[in-house]
Amino acid sequence: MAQKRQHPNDSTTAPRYLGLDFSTQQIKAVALDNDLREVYSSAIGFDRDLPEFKTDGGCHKNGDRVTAPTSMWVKAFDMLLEQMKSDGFNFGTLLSVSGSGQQHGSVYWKRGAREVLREGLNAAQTLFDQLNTSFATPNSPIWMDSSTTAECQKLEELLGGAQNVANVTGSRAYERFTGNQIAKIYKESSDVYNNCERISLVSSFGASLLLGDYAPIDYSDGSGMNLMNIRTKEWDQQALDACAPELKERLGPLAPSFHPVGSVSPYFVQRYGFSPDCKVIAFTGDNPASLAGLRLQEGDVSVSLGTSDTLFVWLKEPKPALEGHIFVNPVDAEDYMALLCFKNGSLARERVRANVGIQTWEEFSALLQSTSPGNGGNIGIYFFDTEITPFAIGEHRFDASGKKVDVFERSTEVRALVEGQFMAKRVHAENLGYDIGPTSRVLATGGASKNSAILQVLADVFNAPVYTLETENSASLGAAYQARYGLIYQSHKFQEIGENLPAYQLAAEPNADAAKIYTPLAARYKRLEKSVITSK
Ligand code: ADP
Ligand code: XUL
Repeated sequence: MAQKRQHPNDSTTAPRYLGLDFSTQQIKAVALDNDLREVYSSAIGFDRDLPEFKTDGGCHKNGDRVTAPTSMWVKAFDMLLEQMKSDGFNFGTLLSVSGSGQQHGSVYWKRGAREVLREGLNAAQTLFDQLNTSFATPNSPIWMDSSTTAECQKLEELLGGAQNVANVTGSRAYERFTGNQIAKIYKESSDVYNNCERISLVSSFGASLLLGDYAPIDYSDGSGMNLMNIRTKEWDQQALDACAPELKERLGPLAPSFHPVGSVSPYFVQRYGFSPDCKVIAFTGDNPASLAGLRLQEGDVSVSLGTSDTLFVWLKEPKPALEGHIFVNPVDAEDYMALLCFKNGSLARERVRANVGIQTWEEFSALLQSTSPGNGGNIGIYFFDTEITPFAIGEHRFDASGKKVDVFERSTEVRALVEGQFMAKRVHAENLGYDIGPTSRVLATGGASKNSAILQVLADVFNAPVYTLETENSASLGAAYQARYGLIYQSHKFQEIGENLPAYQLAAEPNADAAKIYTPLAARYKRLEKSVITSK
């Protein structure tokens, strides 16, 4: 886990913006100066710095039930602030703070907790000492939990099917989505539910700590609950009723992701020297915050080529589908974003690399470049692990006539893998309403974005230029950008937050005949992919 502590050099009184990221394995702070340059960062890792909670990867796994101790996050926040203090960080310079959190996870505040947050916090004591008894259950279910299949089925039944749930809430019912998690808690531990006065997401929980009151859930992270109508941006009563009674009052209000929700509570002013005017800007989910950190614009797609591959798509007019998620856009509440997760990313690329008998990415690139775009009509689909988008498994190879074949020649195999992975991304983005336009850009991040041969295929398949951006932590950076944007959104667009932000590097441009090759090939890919899908 990366722990990068820069020395703050912060005797300065120049304005600062703070982004916090409450992620699965750590909590991180990034401070930016007035030009939005990073001047400080620091992190607390749950497993390493808080061994008393005995987490592994920041959570406790019990079969398909996966939770994290809520008060561990509180204690980590105490430690992070203490660490910043001992680094000499000048909290008094902060104009605003925002944050991001792992999506879907939920916190159950016990009856009476609001009073403690609002009135009862003593600046001489830690938050942990004062809040660790404020939760109706000590364990927060997190996004890795997949134990709520029965609740998902019930929600889809009651709302008239999976597509209807997607049309209203942006996604079909997913096990990790918060509504289904709440339904399970209500069903299995009604005392916890009855004893709970407010349910926060991890993001709004972080904001609540700073605010000294319950912070609203923001539209973007609220879109990951199967409970919010993504068009009206209000709770959907039918979905609420399907999950648990009297849920609306437990969820509280919703707010745009970049809105100020108040000023920091006196606790932080007294204990750490925050300015009483320091604003708290709504916190959001880590994926929406990353979209802000990457400064995506209308028409853009970002592709993270990591262990698995992830796609963010900026959408004007979303078409919810049975695969992928539509969230309200975190920097423009009139627009939307899509999130698509592809489990078979770099690990599948590594596997094919080994299967064709080579060790290095240079050899892999050479094989890729020895073949022509379109691969002579050969198409491959490689779902070594059960794929999420779409729900399917297996290796499938088709020749130019559409006939299934068992093997490809080595270089054909490498190109079939890379083209297949990128055509899947294009097809599923288009399914959700994405249209490649003349100004569309593809922004590549993650381990494989270092590979220019792979990026050339990406540019060709999307028929758009591919750019890269050096970012280690787009979520906390995006949260810090949101901290700034929350102060100026009434007179500026998000894209106007700063003038000297890190530049995108052009990495690949599409070949002249890219559209001619990949538009029909992607249509063929789509049909072939349908033929290998196992129904859910
Ligand atoms: P994570 O998703 O865990 O943060 P990264 O974004 O760091 O992962 O990506 C790691 C992956 O990047 C490795 O599994 C490796 O397969 C892949 N990778 C690293 N360098 C290259 C390269 N030059 N070409 C293709 N893939 C690469
Ligand atoms: C998104 C998701 C994860 C979490 C973890 O739907 O479940 O990306 O946000 O950070």
